[in-house]
Amino acid sequence: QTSEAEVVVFSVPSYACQRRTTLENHNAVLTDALALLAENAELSEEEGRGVAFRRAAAVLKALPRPVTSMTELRGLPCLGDHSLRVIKDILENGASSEAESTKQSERYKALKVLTGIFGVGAKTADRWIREGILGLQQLQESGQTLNRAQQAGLEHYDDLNQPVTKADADVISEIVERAVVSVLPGAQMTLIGGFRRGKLSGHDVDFLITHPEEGREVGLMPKVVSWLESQGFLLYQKTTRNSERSRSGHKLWRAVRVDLVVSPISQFAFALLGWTGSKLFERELRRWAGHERNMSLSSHALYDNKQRIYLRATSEEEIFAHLGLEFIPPSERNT
Ligand code: 8DG
Ligand code: MN
Ligand code: MN
Repeated sequence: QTSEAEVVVFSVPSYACQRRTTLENHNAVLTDALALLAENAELSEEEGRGVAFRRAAAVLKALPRPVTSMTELRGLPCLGDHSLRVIKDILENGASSEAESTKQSERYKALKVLTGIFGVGAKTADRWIREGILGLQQLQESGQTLNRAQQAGLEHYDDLNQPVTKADADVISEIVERAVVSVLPGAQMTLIGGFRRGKLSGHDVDFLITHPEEGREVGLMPKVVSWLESQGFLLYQKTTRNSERSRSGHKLWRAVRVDLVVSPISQFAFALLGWTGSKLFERELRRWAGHERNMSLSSHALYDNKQRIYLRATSEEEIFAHLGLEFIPPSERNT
């Protein structure tokens, strides 16, 4: 008697930078739970655990269809015991009890609210929670000294926690572009971060600025910032400034976080690759470079530790080639 079985297994390379991950996620229920546990670990300053959950979620995001049974996960990389338990719970019971109880916990809720204030990180939030501060009102009543970033963050809490849409990003792009060309004609601006990866919303808007002539970009950042300030666009940079409100009480402007990066043209490709994200994709690129190629990658350069030379590149494609990786376009770096 013969027996036959056809087994379909997923095959996924182990580094996220070897995979194409679009915004289409067939396993959102699983990855949402893992992302929540990752976030909770990060907010509790357990970075290692956070990365483990993020890597597990990234593997599931790369699968071409929904996972329906644990056997389909056999042989997949980056799925540790803890992540597998979470996945099993969801497949069997429809939800992860650990993710659900974390989401409901007073500590997680307080960490979320407090770190939602621009300028407040996990350490500060943890200290406040230990002092019994669990929310914004308690914070305001506590008389805690806030630095200027945190004051601005608290004042514009709702605005800054409202997702930035692509439409918002387009408006901001025009303003920043005007600033850049006004202070340095010929300068070039590129949208980076999540919007370059094709995301439709984000927590901020990221721009990379350069000039085709090496050195012309020197001193550009303070000039751009001053221009934005003089035009009344700047709410906060390291010092708080005026906000603009319309007379009717409706807000004319909403506060939006903007990250500006200036790079000399010789480093442009590295800055572009390093600031396009996702954060996990960047981390995996650097891990690949170090562990698999004995190279050091940053958003400034790529160094070959064996040959002891810097490897030049004028495009992202060249950097992937130096690293021995297939080129992954921005829209497929949504890991
Ligand atoms: P989102 O804003 O849409 O929510 O997501 P995102 O655009 O992907 O994330 P981000 O927090 O705005 O970060 C964009 C990229 O910038 C991300 O890949 C990581 C990178 N990045 C920082 N901070 C720093 C830094 O200090 N140095 C370098 N080299 N890169 C950084 O976020
Ligand atoms: Mn961003
Ligand atoms: Mn950013």
